[in-house]
Amino acid sequence: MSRSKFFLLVGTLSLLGVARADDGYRLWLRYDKIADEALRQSYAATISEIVVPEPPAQGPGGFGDLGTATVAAARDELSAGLSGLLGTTIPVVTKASRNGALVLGTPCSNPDLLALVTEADLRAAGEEGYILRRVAIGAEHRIVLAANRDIGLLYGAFTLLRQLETHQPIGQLSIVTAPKIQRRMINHWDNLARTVERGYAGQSIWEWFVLPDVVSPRYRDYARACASIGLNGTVLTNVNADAQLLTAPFLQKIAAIARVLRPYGIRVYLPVRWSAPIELDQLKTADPLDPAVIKWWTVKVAEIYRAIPDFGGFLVKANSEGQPGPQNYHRTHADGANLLADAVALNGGIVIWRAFVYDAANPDDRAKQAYSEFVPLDGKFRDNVLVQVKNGPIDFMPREPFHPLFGAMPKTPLALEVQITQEYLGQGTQLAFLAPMWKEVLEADTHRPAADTTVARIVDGSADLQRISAIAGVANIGTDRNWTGHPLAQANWYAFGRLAWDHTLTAAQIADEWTRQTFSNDPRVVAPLTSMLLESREAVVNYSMPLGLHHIMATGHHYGPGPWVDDQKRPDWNPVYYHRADAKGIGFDRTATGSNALAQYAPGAAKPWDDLATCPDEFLLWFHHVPWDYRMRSGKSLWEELCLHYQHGIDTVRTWQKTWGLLQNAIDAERFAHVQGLLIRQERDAREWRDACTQYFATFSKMPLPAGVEPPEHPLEFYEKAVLRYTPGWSAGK
Ligand code: GCW
Repeated sequence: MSRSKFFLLVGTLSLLGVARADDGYRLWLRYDKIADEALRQSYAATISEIVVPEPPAQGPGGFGDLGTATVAAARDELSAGLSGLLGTTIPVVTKASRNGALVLGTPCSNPDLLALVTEADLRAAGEEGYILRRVAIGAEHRIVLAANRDIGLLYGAFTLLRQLETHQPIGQLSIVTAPKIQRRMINHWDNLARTVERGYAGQSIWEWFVLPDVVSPRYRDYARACASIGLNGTVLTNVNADAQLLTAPFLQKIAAIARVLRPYGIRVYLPVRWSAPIELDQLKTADPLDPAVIKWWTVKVAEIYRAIPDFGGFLVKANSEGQPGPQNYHRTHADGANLLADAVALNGGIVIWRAFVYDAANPDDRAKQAYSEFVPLDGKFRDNVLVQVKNGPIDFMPREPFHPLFGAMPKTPLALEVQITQEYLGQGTQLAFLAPMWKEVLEADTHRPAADTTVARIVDGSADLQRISAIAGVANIGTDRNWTGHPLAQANWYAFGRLAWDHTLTAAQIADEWTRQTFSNDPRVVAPLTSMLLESREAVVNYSMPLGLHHIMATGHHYGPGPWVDDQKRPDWNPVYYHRADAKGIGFDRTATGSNALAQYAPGAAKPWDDLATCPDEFLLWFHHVPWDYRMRSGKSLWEELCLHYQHGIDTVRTWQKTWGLLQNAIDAERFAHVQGLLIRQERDAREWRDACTQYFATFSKMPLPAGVEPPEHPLEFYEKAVLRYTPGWSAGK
């Protein structure tokens, strides 16, 4: 940007005046009065009142079928939202009385509505979707919000409010939508002591000690936020599970939370500690085929359903990272999953069994282990079991190829698990908008020999006509006033929900929506902030683990660089296991000359990765051990490219510091200062990554830093000796 343009921009922004203080608690549901008078008037002329018909006294199905609490939630949200945005009270009435009435209803609660929508619309809306449409009636018009079930009305209410909050025209409003994935779930890794494993935003929001007597108002706001983006399930606590969760007192506490979430369409699921029957009731075994164990779970499940009638089911981490599981009894994952599946089936529950397994005793490439254990079990699970697979075969790294299991279990519904919390992407202090990363995996083509088998189509069930489908995001929220620690990390919670509903949305669309709702519709805010968001994941990859490097972070807390670490008790916990740097080069050979993990992918997917000449730069060191002087597409050597990627990542963060500085007068002072401080930290952290990694890898390459890369601030030993203490989300979690 030229100097004169720069000053013009600064000048214009300061004219806008300092925006209202905002602590971020309201997330993207702010409903502040729309400043643009003309726009506000046009909305007010289109929506004059909210019509919620009286429920019929009785009758089959009643008012929808989720009960009136959901309709009340939709009504209250619309009333608060529209009144706030339009700056005037929008009345709630039971019969349309004027032009521009916003009419809510389901076919059984409001048969008149049927004249305004078609059967085809209702079919397309399905169980959870809705129809939102402006309908002309003579010289007048109505805004129709129709759904088959009450929950659709709530989702539609949030969408209408989003249209206004993002300043979209509603004159031609015509939306018919249904979620592509059935179970859209948040997975909390919250412990009962309220620490959060890999959580960087304070404590767990669940106040176990005082539940069920004290029910925090925050639970409702959590439910509103989740419902506003279409999430419909939550696993309340850590997959490294505590058996206590299944005791009677805890079930009462859980039931109290479930009561708050229910009207918002959110079902509660629980993690399972496999040894619970032994730990809680002194059974001699937890063998899934043992009759006493089967009985124990059957009785326990009945107790759970008495407390929580719409309980969703179980999430299980078994025989993984020290957790017990059916393999302790020489049984398979399928034996374990099927036992629980039978126990919950009667009540319509499901079992989600995690595929995140790797075995210390198995010397094979860790990237291959989940596939080896699970593929033989394809077709052996009950109908109400899903296998939940992380996006990539290692562990939520900044960039991984898609998990080979997605292309290899056609007879099993596979759920996609992503991490909303940024364990490996800067945790609570760095900006990394993750929608581009999730889109990358969703759009990846598994090349299974069938038409159109992208990960998205496997996960949404359409590729194999699965009966159930699910997606899960590991939560990034906690008791911090703004929920997510980093104010811009709210965008990741938002993006996860939006993609879970519709994985065809683009990252740019989501960034745009979120920015408009959470900060401002001013183009001078929207354009720079969305570009920061959209660049951020790649910047983090560049300054931490570029060109396919992975798992080279510090041990334990996983914050910052640790490529030199080789003292962990398991080989595959050591960064040196993954980067394999030596005098010749760097990278993990996963071709036939190495671990041959490539063989786990269909030929169409594996072929381009297999050949060094066609392998995209971003996966180069994931699949190949590459000589330091290898000529890259750019004409530069691998060593030069590696160093330049680190530098480039830092340079990008520096441009954000400038961009953000320009927003000072366009957004509120509180969030401005918070993000400004975090960007200072992010730039410093990025330099640390560069200086530590380039100097460490130089001990193998023996090459100097190329032109364009700044000299390191400290010698290598400084970084190797640095100990980071009191990091959030880790030691505290134990
Ligand atoms: O990414 C790793 C984390 C563990 C986590 C594990 C898992 C809940 O470092 O903290 O445990 O994955 O997904 O089970």
